[in-house]
Amino acid sequence: MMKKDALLVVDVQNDFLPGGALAVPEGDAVIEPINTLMDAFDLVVMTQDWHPRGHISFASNHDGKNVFECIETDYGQQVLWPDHCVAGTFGADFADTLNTSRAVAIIRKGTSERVDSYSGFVEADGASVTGLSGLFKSLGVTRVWVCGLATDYCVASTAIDAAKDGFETRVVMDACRGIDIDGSLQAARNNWHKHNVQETSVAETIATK
Ligand code: VGL
Ligand code: ZN
Repeated sequence: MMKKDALLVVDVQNDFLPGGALAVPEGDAVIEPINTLMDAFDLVVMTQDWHPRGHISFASNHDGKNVFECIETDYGQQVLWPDHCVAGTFGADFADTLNTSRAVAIIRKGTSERVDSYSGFVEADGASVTGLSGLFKSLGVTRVWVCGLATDYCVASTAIDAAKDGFETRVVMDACRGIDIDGSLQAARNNWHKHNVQETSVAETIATK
């Protein structure tokens, strides 16, 4: 039973913490709950936003564009972000107090210049997979708990894709923090509810697993 459950820790990286390039308000508040949560799971996987310097999502790569503006791409709308999580830099490293030793796999995403990936499963083109779904399926995972940063972007997208791939999916709300620009947090919650993603807490997860 327990071995069919996975904890998926999304993007708990320096650039998303206070002081980072794309700081999520109170982003550091997820670390302690996530470290606690890991004790309740046999299987822990982490995602890591991992972009080349020329990444399409960086406003700095688009002349005349500002951060948080949107552009049209081959795969649809793309929000432009400050340069963040550049592969191999400090900003892309996991938070130093995050207990990464429990992770059996680390899925890097957004690694190609031409396409972003909020989701840990499928890139924004809707076609390029990371292999995470195959990993979970081959391990017999049926239920996935998602936590980390940011609730309204990478957590939401990852949770929705987990549900689409047939996993029973929950977001551990108090082990997440959001960016919340222009109602993005409420929009993300409405969206994941449509895909049957449930919301839970750290305490409920520990008590019921
Ligand atoms: C994220 C924006 C850009 C996230 C990653 O981890 O939520 N957000 N890249
Ligand atoms: Zn990113």
